[in-house]
Amino acid sequence: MAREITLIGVPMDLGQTRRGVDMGPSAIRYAGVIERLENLQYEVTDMGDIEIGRRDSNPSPGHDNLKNLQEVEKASVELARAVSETIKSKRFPLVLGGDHSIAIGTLAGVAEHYQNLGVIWYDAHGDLNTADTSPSGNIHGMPLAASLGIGHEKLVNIAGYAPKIKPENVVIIGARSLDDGERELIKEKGIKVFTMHEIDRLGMARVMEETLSYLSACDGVHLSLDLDGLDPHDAPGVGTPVLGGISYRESHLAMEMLAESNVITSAEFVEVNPILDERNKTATVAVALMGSLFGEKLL
Ligand code: EXY
Ligand code: MN
Ligand code: MN
Ligand code: MN
Repeated sequence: MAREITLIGVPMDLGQTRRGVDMGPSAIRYAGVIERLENLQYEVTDMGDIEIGRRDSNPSPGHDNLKNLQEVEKASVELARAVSETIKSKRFPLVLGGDHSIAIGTLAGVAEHYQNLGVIWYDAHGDLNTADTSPSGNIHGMPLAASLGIGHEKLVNIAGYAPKIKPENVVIIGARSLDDGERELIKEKGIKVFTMHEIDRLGMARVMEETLSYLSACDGVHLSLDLDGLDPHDAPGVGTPVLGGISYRESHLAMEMLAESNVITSAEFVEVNPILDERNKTATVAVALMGSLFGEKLL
């Protein structure tokens, strides 16, 4: 893992309908991300926030089930550029969201640097919808599909190439809410999923061992961590909470095992919504998990 980290804030809230998730990057900064990483002897540069367009009255001309398509596309292009430049300068991109639609841009910027990129998708949801299968039209439910090359061509072709990743290089951890179309896609593409059932049954240690061995042929691994993967008791400040999630302790263990294995080459933490939160708890949890991911140890 690079010892130099670039923070990229993405105050995106157009991938869903609840207000406040655009304040996620500020909440994470306020929770002390820079100090936390500097204490671990990283050199940290905060490049500030990507510009996000306005939520307008005609959110998607001609695309009823893809809300704010143009603005999401525009921000994704900007984010892809920032992430790609960061990797070119041999720095670790740490992207702060913002709703999960930002993963489309993050992965567009990351994947051009790898032949065989792995992705760990830590989430209550599959994020595998398209306009045809989505119950909501919210693009934050679509970024994994788009990165696999499935969905609207504007989302699929960010940065001018597709697909970004291969289905056999994806591991979803924490799933407990999937739509019918997402289930079909998981079966059709053979995507590896550790649902809450497997986490309960095998324990997080074994889930992470299996994840790491499953991705062992990858030349880089991106962590896309949606805070709603955690149980809402531990991470209440999210727009689409689902009961029965991964605990704070299990999540720490997962991050510690990723740190020990030294495979993570880029990461994003998304869906932190301080308006829905309890005294910035969710951003604080996100920063604590980043501490573990970047090698914090008690002794
Ligand atoms: N599957 C639902 C939809 O597509 O609308 C909910 C998606 C929530 C996505 C969150 C961020 O991970
Ligand atoms: Mn998500
Ligand atoms: Mn989610
Ligand atoms: Mn549990």
